[in-house]
Amino acid sequence: MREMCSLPDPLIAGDGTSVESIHAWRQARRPEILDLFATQVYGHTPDQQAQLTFTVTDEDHSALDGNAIRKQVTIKVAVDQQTLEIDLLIYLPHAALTSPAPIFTFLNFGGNHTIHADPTIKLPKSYINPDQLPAAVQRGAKASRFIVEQIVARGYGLATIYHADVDPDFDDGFQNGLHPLLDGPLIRTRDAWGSIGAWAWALSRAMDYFETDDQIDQTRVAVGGHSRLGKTALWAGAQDQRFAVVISNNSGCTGAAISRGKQGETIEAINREFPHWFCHNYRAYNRKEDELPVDQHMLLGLIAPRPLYVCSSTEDEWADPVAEFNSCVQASPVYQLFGQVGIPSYEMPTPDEPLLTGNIGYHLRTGKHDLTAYDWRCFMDFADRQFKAKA
Ligand code: GTR
Repeated sequence: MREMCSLPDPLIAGDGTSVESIHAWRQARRPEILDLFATQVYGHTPDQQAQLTFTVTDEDHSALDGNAIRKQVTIKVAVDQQTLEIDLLIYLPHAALTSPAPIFTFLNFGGNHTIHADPTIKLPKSYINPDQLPAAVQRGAKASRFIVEQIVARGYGLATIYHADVDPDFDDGFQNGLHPLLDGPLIRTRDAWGSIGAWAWALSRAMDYFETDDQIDQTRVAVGGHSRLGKTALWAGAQDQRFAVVISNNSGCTGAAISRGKQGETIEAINREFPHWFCHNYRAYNRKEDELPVDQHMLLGLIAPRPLYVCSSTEDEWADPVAEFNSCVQASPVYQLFGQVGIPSYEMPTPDEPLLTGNIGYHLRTGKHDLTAYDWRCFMDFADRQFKAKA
């Protein structure tokens, strides 16, 4: 049993008052916590408005051997004279033609063409990491992470964006991707957003598109992601309450896992390795986790009362499954304020026995840091319950 550290309480406001109503949570404490995460961890999403245009460049109703609808949408982002194009790939079940489909929205690591061997998927025009082996960016190279046929067969859509279309994942002083368009003044402040903030922004732009597409049910949009993109999905879901379900897969440090007492990756390690993911202020907490005014269970709390699903895997010690599960436990009081269950058991479950009955779902999968067909089946089982409860 790991000794629990003392944690900031999501339901005690900065001025020491206790949060006892949904009203007080919504009006005061939730905005306060959101602002702390923006100022100290992920950076503030700029107010700068961009002009968005959505162009459907491809729509095929007999994709995947006749089993799905495929759409490719170019999201053009324009600010003054600068523009950026982001490719959104969507698969939908045919049922969407008569009744709008619920959809999972995930960023991907290698390019949209890596999620399925479908030869029609556009190749990325944006940056490809030269460290990637050519095989890792071939068509369908990451198909095991997206089981598109099974998702569509269960009545869900899948939407994905290559994260480097939004911001290439390396430390270049924010010269490329979305940052030059939205960052404004040349001198970056210590609370300016990093790559995770920019990726999360793009998930919300996908949501903006869904609102224009009557084959997609905008009230049943799940946002999720694996690893650094799981951290991103949590931050997107915390900020944008249009996402009805939020999924974190193996998101670990500065994702689902509580930082105080964390094993494996620490704040210091992540800031050293990935200085471009967070805001500059976050570095002040290297080896000083106790001084953070928040911890990651409060990020999970920001998703309440919307359903949240967290997944860990047994061999992913770097992410720290115990710290990820404890975070679900510690976020539960926020769900309880809404009269909900939160996580249904405070005992870490046996591997491969998902907790699906609460408003926070969780499983510990046997195996490595990865996103697998098993994980997807659990996400869909959880979403089935949540969306049915809402219907
Ligand atoms: C690791 C990083 C983790 C996790 C992972 C990933 O190197 O330390 O925080 O995000 O990358 O995104 O695959």
